[in-house]
Amino acid sequence: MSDKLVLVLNGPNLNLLGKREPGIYGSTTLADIEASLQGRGQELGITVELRQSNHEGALVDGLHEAQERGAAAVILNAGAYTHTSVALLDAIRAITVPVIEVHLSNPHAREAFRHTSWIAPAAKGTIAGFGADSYLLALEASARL
Ligand code: CA2
Repeated sequence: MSDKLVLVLNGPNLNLLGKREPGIYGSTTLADIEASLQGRGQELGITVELRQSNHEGALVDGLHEAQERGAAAVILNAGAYTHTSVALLDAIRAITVPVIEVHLSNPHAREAFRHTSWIAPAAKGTIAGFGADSYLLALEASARL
């Protein structure tokens, strides 16, 4: 039997992870996160593909692609689009693939404008505040779906 597929979609500025503002977002890079997800994915029988885009529409395309490819789950860190994007909310609602919202930081412990997630109502669940481990916890959750 072939592996399950999990797409990991990352939004704006997350390409800078580990390279800027380590005090807030840590020193782990997105490439480090990808490697650890793929390692754990092998143990779980999950193929992990990670993408990053600074463009909202590319994230919408990624959600559609997950549906077309029959992905088992999407792990989505929409970055600042979390707090603004009706397009991502609509895209999550338009697919049947479960979407797990992740955040490195705990947005509820930060500025008030980060306390609202436009995508949370459509997500299967949210994991936030565990740094790079938020992604690994989301992969464990997707293995159990
Ligand atoms: O905590 C998270 O994962 C966030 O999704 C990160 C977003 C922020 O807008 C959300 O409220 C919470 C920001 C990502 C910016 O990433 C950077 C990484 C390194 C240096 C600068 C920005």
